[in-house]
Amino acid sequence: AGLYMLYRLRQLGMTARVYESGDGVGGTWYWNRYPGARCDVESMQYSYSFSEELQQEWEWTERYPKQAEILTYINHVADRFDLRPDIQLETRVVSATYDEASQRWTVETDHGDKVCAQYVISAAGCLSAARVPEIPGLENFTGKQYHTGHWPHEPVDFTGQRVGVIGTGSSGIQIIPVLARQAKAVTVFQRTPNFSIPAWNRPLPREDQQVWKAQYAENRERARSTRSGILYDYSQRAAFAVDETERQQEYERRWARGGANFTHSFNDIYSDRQANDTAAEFVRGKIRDLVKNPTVAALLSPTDHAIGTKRICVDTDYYETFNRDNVSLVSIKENPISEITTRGVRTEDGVEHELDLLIFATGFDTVDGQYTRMDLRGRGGRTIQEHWAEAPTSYLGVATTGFPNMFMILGPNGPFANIPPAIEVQVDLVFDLVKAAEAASAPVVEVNRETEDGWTATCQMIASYTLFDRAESWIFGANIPGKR
Ligand code: NA7
Repeated sequence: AGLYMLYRLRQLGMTARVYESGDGVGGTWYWNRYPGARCDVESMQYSYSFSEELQQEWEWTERYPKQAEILTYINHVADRFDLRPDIQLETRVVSATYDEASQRWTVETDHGDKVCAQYVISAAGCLSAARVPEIPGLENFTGKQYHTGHWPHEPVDFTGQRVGVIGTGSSGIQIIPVLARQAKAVTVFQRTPNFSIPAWNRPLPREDQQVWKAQYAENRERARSTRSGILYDYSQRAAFAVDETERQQEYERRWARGGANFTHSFNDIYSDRQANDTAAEFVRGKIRDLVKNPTVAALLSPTDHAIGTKRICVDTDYYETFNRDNVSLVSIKENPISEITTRGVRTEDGVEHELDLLIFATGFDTVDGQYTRMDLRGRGGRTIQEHWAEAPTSYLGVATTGFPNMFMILGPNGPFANIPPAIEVQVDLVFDLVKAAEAASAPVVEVNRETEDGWTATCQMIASYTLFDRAESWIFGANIPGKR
């Protein structure tokens, strides 16, 4: 988001400075470098579309891109468009304060720099404030601890190690099979099981890429008009418009193709619980087929939420991994973690699970966490925490009242969709706003309260047509106690 925003601001002839806390560009794909990290959107669709030359020339190697490949791609973009001179690495923004008299922002960094800016744009992501839950005794553990979202740059050797993983979202589901192949023992601490669809990842032949590239611009345009920003095979049929046999055949066909396309098997999976149950039960049946131990299969089978309403996972060998002798599953829903000890994790049944290494795949303080950890102050010195005390809101995900000339890329109530096109849409909107303001010599761009409230109501209305708001999901901040 930061790279493309910079690219666009230069087109306006503006000077811009990008601050980045990491020592390299890439954001999500810089930080989330845990073994097995991979995008669950296909390579050909998970990329920038703003440059025809870029999208024609770049070659992807696999159906789903690895973290390292995406990071290489992002670095290529930074070089190709000569973006680096305006990016200051290893610099975290600690505060941004709006001064009403001068109509300027003062941005302060952790190096003590203070800069004055007319516009402040946050491209700090929506899943960037990695979160380790508060578990008693965390500091006592004498083994190594890692969070998937803050993975070290040096390789971590799991050989001969007893590894514990807390969390079974997308990150947990990706790392667990890789660990299981290397470690002596893997203990998975699962609070809520998730639905996962096989990726069936494979090399992406050049010829297949050529087919896509022959009509790249047109495909991108079509993708942009879909609900997820991805060209899936969106069914136009309702689940009960076909009989049981045909429904099962459709699920089988989609399962065999792999990926999140599965939840578009019928057009009411996201809106009708009974329709959704047919898809969910199909996946639970697959889990029962794949996992030999019926008790483990039952624990891995989600029943608390409708399929797709917590971010669906896409995996390689996830369920099969639980057939291995060196992998065990501890359901911490029934048997919660009571404390972390010096030697491992103790659960309420009194068992101490001894570990050499503990991995937190526990996700992020989403939606507003990346804003609230900065000291952002708008009109009248009001902090973003005060402003969002009831709930984080925005207009279209880019602006919030009382914070003039501050824009967010993928802010609260912004697009929940394929991230690269979502970023491009949001950056283009900010570009248009800034351009219009400059053309009109308007000192300030600010959304008014009524407009923002209207957008909030629209989002709530749309959500109420779906099953999404009934799930305890990070999408609504439900992964953090007391946040939802
Ligand atoms: P997620 O999807 O937020 O998953 C976090 C996992 O960690 C999830 O299984 C949580 O269980 C679990 N968790 C969180 N806090 C705790 C505590 N306190 N105790 C036990 N377990 C806990 O994060 P990911 O990094 O996997 O993926 C984020 C997104 O990145 C993903 O959706 C894709 O869009 C890409 P819970 O379900 O809350 O019970």
